[in-house]
Amino acid sequence: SAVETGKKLAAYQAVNDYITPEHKVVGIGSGSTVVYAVERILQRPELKNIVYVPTSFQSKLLIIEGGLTLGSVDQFPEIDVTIDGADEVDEQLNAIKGGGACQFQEKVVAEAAKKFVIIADYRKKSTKLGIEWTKGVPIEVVPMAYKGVMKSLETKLSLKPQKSTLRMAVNKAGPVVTDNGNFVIDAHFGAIEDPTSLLKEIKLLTGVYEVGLFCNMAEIAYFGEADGTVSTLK
Ligand code: DER
Repeated sequence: SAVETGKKLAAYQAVNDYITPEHKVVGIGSGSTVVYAVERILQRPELKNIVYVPTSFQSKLLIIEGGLTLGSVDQFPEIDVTIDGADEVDEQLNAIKGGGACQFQEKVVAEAAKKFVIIADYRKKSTKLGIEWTKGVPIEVVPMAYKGVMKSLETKLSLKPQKSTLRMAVNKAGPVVTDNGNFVIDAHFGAIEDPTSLLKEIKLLTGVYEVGLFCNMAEIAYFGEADGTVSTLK
């Protein structure tokens, strides 16, 4: 499909451009697009001596099953480059992440990197966050506090959400439980004019563990377009 081709082209281009044999530590994101990045890494034997740091159980399995060297971010706190997907990217390179409920470890590993590179298919390219991605801003919350967060989202933000929902699992009864043992609330705000301010306000609410807004973090974003080309945003 054009979407899968787009993911693959963006991932391959980003690996070719940003991972070199001189690198010591590389962060591997989570989701479906990053699978193509690992696929490309495995095609380049000269990248075998790099330590790869995961951002989820899924990402950890990708590294292990690829036979790549696994490292943890507390063991390797200085990461050369982290490559990860996103749910939506605006024109200032702000991103919504957490569609896969992995945004906490992703943000830790993205921040630990000298360069954070986003890879995505054309559906993720947007003018403002909340326009293309209509599933809300993923907010990881501590389970015992989730009702309090739901209330605070309604009463304490300058930008009120249209609705907030507890993310329910599909292949498991009950809510989605993250790799960190938490719940996810998806908060719908529509088009987000100022993601940095929204991030700060949400992060301060008691019970919030991490917010799926990555503002002023990415160095570049690669988009695999429907026509088979790759565009970049810097
Ligand atoms: O959970 C995340 O932030 C992931 O990076 C994710 O949302 C991107 O997933 P995709 O590459 O499968 O679209």
